[in-house]
Amino acid sequence: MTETATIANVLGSELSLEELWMPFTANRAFKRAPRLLASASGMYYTTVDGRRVLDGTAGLWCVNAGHCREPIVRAVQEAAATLDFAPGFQMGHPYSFMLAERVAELLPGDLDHVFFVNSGSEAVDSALKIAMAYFQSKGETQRARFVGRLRGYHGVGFGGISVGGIEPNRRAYMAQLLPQVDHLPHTHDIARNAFTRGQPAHGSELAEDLERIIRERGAETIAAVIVEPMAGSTGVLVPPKGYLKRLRELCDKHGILLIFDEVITGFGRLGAPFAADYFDVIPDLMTVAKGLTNAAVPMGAVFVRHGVYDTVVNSAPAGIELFHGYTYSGHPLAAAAGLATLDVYETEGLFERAASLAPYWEDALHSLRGLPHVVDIRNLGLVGGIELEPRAGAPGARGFEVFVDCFNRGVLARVTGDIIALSPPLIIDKSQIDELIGTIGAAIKAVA
Ligand code: PXG
Repeated sequence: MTETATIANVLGSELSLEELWMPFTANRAFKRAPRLLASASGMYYTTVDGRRVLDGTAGLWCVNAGHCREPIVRAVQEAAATLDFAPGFQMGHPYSFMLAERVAELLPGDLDHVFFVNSGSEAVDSALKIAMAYFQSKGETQRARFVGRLRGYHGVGFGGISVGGIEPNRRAYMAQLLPQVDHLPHTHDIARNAFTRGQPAHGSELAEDLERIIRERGAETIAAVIVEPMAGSTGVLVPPKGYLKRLRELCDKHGILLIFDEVITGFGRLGAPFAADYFDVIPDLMTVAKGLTNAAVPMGAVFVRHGVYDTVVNSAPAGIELFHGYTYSGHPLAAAAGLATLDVYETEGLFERAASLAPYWEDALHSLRGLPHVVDIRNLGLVGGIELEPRAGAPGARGFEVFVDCFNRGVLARVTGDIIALSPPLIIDKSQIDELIGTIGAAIKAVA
């Protein structure tokens, strides 16, 4: 309360918004009409002017256990007072080893090794490097190409935007992207799949495009295929039935590694620990971030199958096996947050909770069908996508207006173009689902 008041006071008097260059933000427009959050608890944010805002997006798909959870706060405070930092190169500390052991127990199949980083972008670039290092170790030095997918988001590193498929994120940097990358088609198909509940029926054949790329390039040149099992940022694109299994088969057939980018889907979002569990398809490498620490301290990771670690590390000559890592890899505060977060997920059964709420969530979302300009509604686990018809000549305008109107009505949604994406903390209850969906419906009507 006092903190909120302090921030509110400086906002009125001396807080300058000028110096901060905000990420992925229309800086000039924002600074004319700022939206500032001062504190958070459970399912709600409080704005600097004291308004309560229901969090429909778990921050940015990351606060899966809800905000400022006491066990996580305490763990971070204790770690900060015990071991603020320890070097991670040729040195170690218990927190990161404990978290790696703990998280490995959660992983499906023989994914059992963990490389820590500080964000999803770093996880992706690290996974691409691990894939290359793996084939170097095996003597298949020509296997260096990557295959991504259109409308894929893999963060903002040069590796991530090279395999990613979001045009605006690549345009200015096109001249220096990774040179050996091909893209699969995306799977979004409103004409055939609009208003599907859960996984769409049509589109598994799009996985066959990998065979085309393999014919063109030669399987022996391709190191890895990277996809989001469910694409989040580009508007909640749910994989067609059978699609991911087919990708797995084709990668197996041709000796190509499959990377799942689970930065959004990891840690319960779909009502299972990982999308790999949900879809019963095990990748060779998995990238995560966000829900790993409930976003309380930045952290990401690459999860690696036993054989990949074994090939790179155990078959190498003495010395450093992988020339890669970050100052803050496995940072004590982040690892402590991760351990406490996994405890909360487990003791509160949050992944199971997400699974059991999913049918109610699906019904609530699809009740918006028929509202003005709603052309599709998609859902999976505790994720929802509501696609609006773009206004003629002004793509994204309608979506953004709905987002602002929701915020003014006390709900935080996320908008990408004209698609509203929802991913509430997994602690949401049914009345809060009603509040969230009711407010979004009201905003869609008001903006129409
Ligand atoms: N991979 C995936 C699948 C992601 O969703 C990243 C990598 C990059 O993570 P970092 O931690 O480097 O940002 C992401 C991030 C949105 C939104 O509104 C999504 C993300 C980030 C910010 C906004 O959909 N995802």
